Amino acid sequence: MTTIKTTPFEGQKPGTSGLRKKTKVFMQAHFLENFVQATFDAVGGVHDKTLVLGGDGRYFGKQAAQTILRMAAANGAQRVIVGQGAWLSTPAASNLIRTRQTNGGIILSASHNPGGVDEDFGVKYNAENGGPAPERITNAIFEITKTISEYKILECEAPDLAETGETMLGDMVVEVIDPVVAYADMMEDIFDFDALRSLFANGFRMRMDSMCAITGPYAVEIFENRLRAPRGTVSHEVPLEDFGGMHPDPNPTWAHELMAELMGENAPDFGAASDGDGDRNMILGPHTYVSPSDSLAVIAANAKLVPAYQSGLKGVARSMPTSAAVDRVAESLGLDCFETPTGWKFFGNLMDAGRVSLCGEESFGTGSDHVREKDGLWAVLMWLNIIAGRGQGVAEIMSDHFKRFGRNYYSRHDYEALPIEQAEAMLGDLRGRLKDLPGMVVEDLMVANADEFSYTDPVDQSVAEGQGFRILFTGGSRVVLRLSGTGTEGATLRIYLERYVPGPDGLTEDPQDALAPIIRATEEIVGVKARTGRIGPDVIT
Ligand code: VG1
Ligand code: CO
Repeated sequence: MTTIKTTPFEGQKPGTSGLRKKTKVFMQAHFLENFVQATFDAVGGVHDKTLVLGGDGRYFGKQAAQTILRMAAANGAQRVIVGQGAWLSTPAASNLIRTRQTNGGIILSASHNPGGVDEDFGVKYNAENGGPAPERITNAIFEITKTISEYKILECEAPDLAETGETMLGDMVVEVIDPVVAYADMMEDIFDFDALRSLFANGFRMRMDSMCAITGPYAVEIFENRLRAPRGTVSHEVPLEDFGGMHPDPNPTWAHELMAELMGENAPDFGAASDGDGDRNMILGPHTYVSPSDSLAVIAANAKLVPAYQSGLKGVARSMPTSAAVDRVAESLGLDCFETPTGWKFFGNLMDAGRVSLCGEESFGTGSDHVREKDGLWAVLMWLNIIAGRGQGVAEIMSDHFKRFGRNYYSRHDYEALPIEQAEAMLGDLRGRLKDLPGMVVEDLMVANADEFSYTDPVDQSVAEGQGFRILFTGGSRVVLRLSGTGTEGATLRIYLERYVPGPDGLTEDPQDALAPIIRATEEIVGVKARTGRIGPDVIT
C-alpha cells in the first residue's frame, strides 16, 4: 500500500447527484483519487466495509472503477461488489446496496450529460439506504477536499472486470457480478409479467430507445428476453463510451429519433427512452407526448393495477417545480402529498419513514420505494402494466385522465451556459423585488404571491433554503425559476411554467400556446431575454 502525498483540490460542492466535471478534469493527476479519498473519509472510512461500484459505461468509467478498487483495498474495505465491465445503472446500484445490505456505493456517471474524453464524467456516493448521499455527507466531502493532503492506494494491477466471479485485491474481495440479473428479477417481482407477455404476444408494438447508454442490456433482458417483445424492440441497445455521440437525455429535443418515429406514420403503440445512467424516462404514445408531471399523476391514479401496489400507495411526493397534477390525484384518493426541493435525496427520508411510495420530478424522473433512486425502466414497466390493465393506449389514458382531473399545462424552458455572474445577478435582483410583486398586473395576470422556496423535512426537521423562486398568479398559474445544480458549463437557468385548466373541455391545446401569457408575464417581470440577450430558451420540455 502506498500513501500518496497530494494537494487540496479546487473542489466544488458535490450537488444533488455527486460531482460532475469535464472528463479531462477527473483525469488530471490525483483528482479522482482526492475526491474518492475525501468521500471515504467523509463516511468515517471504509475499513471492513462492503461497497457497491459501477457506472453507466461512459469513457473513463472502467479506469476510474479500477482506481477506486485499488483505493478501497488500501483503505481496508472488506468487499466491493462491482458490475461486470464496471457497468451498473443507477437504480440497479441502489437495489444492490439495499438487497446486499452494503454500507453504500459509488456510481460513476454524469447522468444525462454527454460522455467522452471531451465531455462529462461524474462520481456520486450513495448511502446505505441506496439513495444519494444526504447533505451532511456531501458537505463533509467538500470540506475534506479543501484540506486533503494524502490518499491511500494499492500499487498493483486492478482486475480487468471482464468476467464474473470473486478475486482478491490485497485483503479485499472483488466480487464481479452480472449487472442485470438482480435488477430484472426485482422488476419481475413488482410487475405482472404474464399480462405483459400477453400484450406483446398479441402484437403490441413498442420502441425502447436506450440511447447507447446503460439501460440497453437491462432493456433487452427485460423486454426482449423475459417479456418476449420482438428482437429489435430496443434500439441503441449497446452502451458506448461516448454514447455514440448521442446526448442521452430522454426529452423531445435530445431523443429526437424516437420522437420522429412516434410522431410519424406507422408509429408503434408505445415509445420510451432513458438517460445515461438509467434513472430518467420519457413516455410517448403514437402522436402523444406525456409530460413527466402528467406521467407521475397517471401512475399515481392507476398504481393499483400493478401487483406491488395493489393495496394502494402510502403517499406521494413531487419536487416543488413539478406540476400539481399529482396533487389532484392524491386529493381524490385521500393520499398524503409532499412537496420537496429538487433532487431525489429529499424523497429518501420520506420513503425510509414509510410516508410515501411514489415520487417524481418534472425532469423525467419517476420512481418508488422499491429503490432509493428514480428508475427509468421501472417507469416504462409501470406504463406497460397500466396499458395492459386498462386495455387502453397512451392517448386514451391521457384524455381520460384530463377529463377526470383537469389538466396542468406545463413546460420547462432552459437557458444554458449563461455567464454565472449574469444569472446570479438576475436572480439576486428578483430576490430583492419579491415583496413588491404581489398585486402587480402583467398581461391579464395578477401576481398573487411571490417567494423563495424553503423546505423543512417532515422526518428529521432539517431545513433546505433557497430552493427556487415562485411567482403565483391569481387563478393558480405559476412560474418557478431556479439555477441548475448539475450543469458543467456556466449557469443554466430553468423556468418552470404551469397553468391549470379544469376538465372536461379545452384540454388539447398546445402547452406553449396555453402558457403564452405566463411566458410573456415572466419576461416582463424577470427580463431574461432582455438581460441575457438571448432570443429564447435552448431547450424546451
Ligand atoms: C436536474 C433536474 C433534477 C434532478 C437532477 C439529477 O437537476 O432538474 O430534477 O434531480 O438533475 O438528475 P438541476 O439542478 O440541474 O436542475 V440525474 O438523472 O442527472 O441524476
Ligand atoms: Co440520470
